[in-house]
Amino acid sequence: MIAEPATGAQSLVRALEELGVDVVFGIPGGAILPAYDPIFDSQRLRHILVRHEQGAGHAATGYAQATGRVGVCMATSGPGATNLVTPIADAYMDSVPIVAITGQVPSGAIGTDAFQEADICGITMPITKHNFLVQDAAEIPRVLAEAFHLAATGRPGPVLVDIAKDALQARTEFRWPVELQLPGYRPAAKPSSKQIREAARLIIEAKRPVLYVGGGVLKARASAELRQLAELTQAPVVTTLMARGAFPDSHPLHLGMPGMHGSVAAVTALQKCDLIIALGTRFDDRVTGKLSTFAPGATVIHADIDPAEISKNRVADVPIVGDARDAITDLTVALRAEAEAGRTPDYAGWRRQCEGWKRTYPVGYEPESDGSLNPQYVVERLGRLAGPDAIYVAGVGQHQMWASQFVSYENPNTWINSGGLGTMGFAVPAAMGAKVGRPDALVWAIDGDGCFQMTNQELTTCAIEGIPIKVAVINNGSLGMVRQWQTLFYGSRYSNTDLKKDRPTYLPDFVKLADAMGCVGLRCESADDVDATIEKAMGINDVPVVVDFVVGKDAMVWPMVAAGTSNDDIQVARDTAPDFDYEMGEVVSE
Ligand SMILES: Cc1ncc(C[n+]2csc(CCOP(=O)(O)OP(=O)(O)O)c2C)c(N)n1
Repeated sequence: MIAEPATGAQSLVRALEELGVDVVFGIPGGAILPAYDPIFDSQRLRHILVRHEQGAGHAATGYAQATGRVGVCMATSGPGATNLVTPIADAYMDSVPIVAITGQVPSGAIGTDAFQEADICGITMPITKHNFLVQDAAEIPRVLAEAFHLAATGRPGPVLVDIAKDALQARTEFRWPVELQLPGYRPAAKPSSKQIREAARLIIEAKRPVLYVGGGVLKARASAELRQLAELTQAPVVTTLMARGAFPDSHPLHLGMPGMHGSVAAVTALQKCDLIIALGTRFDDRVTGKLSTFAPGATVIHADIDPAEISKNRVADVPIVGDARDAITDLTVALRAEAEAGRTPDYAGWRRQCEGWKRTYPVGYEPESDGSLNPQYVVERLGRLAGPDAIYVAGVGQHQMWASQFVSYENPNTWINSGGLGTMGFAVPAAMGAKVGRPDALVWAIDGDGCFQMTNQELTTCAIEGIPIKVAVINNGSLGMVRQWQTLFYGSRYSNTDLKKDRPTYLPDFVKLADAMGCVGLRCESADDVDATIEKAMGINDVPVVVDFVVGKDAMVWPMVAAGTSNDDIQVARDTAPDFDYEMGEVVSE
């Protein structure tokens, strides 16, 4: 039991130390300044001074996604805190455990429109799992412990702790350990054995099941258990954008990613299946397409730790509330018992059908018509040369989809992206956080030139702090994903998506920009140079590297299910639908 005299600020730093925090990303300012004084002395906490609070927030997320631990960011009141809003919303949408600590104006000034006052608890109420306003120094250790517990347990998510400046300055006693006071918070529901039995029965009776795997499986660290379940049942698997890496891409049962830019095999298997086994996933609109037409013949087993997700978008026939690892393990045990009793499913015909779709419609691309460098080729080569042990972090847009489609993910926690919020500017700071959390891993950010221009200043942070990430800028000179929609749905009227406007090609010059930020900058403009440039970048490990891959602007992401339409209307190229009847014959029936 620790009991030592301290200020509120010292108490905050001591609590972070006792909670095992090793790194905090942040920027100081008036209201949080008392906390920065003891941070200066801490031997256990590393503070990384970012260039923008948004960078601190995404770095905390990248750290959390790469390590499975809670990421921590810190900011001052008012504009410091509001700059954290986007990464907090981002972490909320993707269920990432982060704790954001903000200074608040002194308690006597709260509500007076004091200098740099913003009601950050009010602002973040709908985008945090929970938030706290602390005005009493004695509460700081307990609130911190609660914040970490809330962020990391159950369905993970962001928690904000806003601390009034006078509470940081006040004299108190630091006591540790503390007792959590979270009445009513019971996140550790065990899956009901009755529901597990019912689910096992449905799995055995099914003819055309699909394991629909979401990010919850990664959060639950259940990849090994998932593989056992998949191999036991021999049911095909699809992994959502948030679950890439939860199941090896090279596994014969893997059909790829479902959804708007998913593979034909994954999208079609879900449409035609008779049973969906949804694990840690939330039937997001980007996966279901037009909901009323999604998987019309499927019975649904839905396992999720958050009961609010079950039957939110699609009614679950068998709801299972619990951690994905528990649910998967229990299902495997139940199915083994069935097998011992002689009841095993046989999906061979269905599997053959899915394999046919996979073979006939692999994710691919056409050469650029103007002879320019194919962005897909760059991403594909990067994936090959960096390999399955590297961590890949994407921005948002076409490059993100190509990074999901053309890199083969074999291991959990090697793919980090902004799935739910779709936050441009995510990649560079999230890669920084991932590299801090996993310093031995090769970390590549795959970014768009639009995204890169939002948060590249964190490369200066990386250079100064010795965080040698690598960034592949897929530079198509435009806001490519928006341009793609303009091509397809707005008659090729490119309103405000051209980032260059006929200016000299390099504006900004990313090579010079990299150099100015203390990084090595490289440029590659032809397919012949792609491998050598990537290898050169991989040979530089003392400073961050930025590679400007100048690519064609007309490449599009395919397959595509247009927003609001049915997954049945998936296109493999412009105005080109797969011809299932011709290719495959009728779907396996009962
Ligand atoms: C903060 C933010 N603003 C706007 C958007 C809308 N948006 C989605 S993708 C995209 C274009 C991204 O361009 P770029 O980074 O160059 O990537 P590309 O699609 O060209 O690969 C935009 C503007 C967004 N997702 N996030």
